[in-house]
Amino acid sequence: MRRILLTGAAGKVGSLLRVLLQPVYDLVLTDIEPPADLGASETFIAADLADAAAIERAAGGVDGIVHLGGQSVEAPWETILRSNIVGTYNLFEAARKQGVKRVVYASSNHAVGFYPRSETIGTAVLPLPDTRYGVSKAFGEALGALYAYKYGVGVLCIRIGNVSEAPADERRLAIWLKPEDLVSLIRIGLEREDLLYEVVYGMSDNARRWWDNSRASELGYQPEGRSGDFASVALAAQAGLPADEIGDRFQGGSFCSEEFQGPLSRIVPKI
Ligand code: 15L
Repeated sequence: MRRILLTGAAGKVGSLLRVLLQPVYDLVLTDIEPPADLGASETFIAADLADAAAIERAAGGVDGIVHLGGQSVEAPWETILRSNIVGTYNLFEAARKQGVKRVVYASSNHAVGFYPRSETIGTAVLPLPDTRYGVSKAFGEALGALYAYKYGVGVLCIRIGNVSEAPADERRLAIWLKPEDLVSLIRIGLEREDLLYEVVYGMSDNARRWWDNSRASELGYQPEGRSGDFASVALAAQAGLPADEIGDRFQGGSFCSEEFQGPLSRIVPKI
């Protein structure tokens, strides 16, 4: 694994990752606009995920793909459809046609956001998306399984919690993912032998948690970040936030309360 295509390279997580991945891989970057700080050793190819031919050209000659690109929060259906449904399909098709060995797919906790915080879930649970965005991430995971089992592309789906330098609030204490830990997971996805199709949670070694990430441990993941080191600051920030009757009960937080209609009693008996 030498030459890696990173989609969504100009985004927040893409920018954090470029710095950490550069010493390890030759990076081909795609996005709609180039990152402002493009380095001399980085190759940038402007490519819209909805443009199948452009994505296939970008995938030519790479050993692996880290697919971060697309819409990263809730949006109107037309946006999700173009970026995350059509775009992810184009990406996996490009990988298949170009003989790319591995795809690391940036899924999201919002594929399972309607699980209550009172429950600890593993990666084998049914999807319970909290948004159209979450539905698109469940779709991407399913597409990854198809391309792994049918076409032999090795796929790791990482249900990412929240990637940042420090957890911002109480919810993020459970789902925080230190950027260096995301790199460890990506390297497992790109390099671990005999990997066909796996789903793991993108979380650090957080004491507060609602995900069973034992599959990641079995694959060799040893996170270094501990959200508890930031607990007092995150809880102080939480104290300044308004209560969210719906979001505070569910793992997806405000993604669950956004556009929520009808009585909460519809779901409350389940939690
Ligand atoms: C995500 O999937 C988003 O991409 C990110 O912006 C955060 O909102 C994160 O989830 C989260 O749940 O905090």
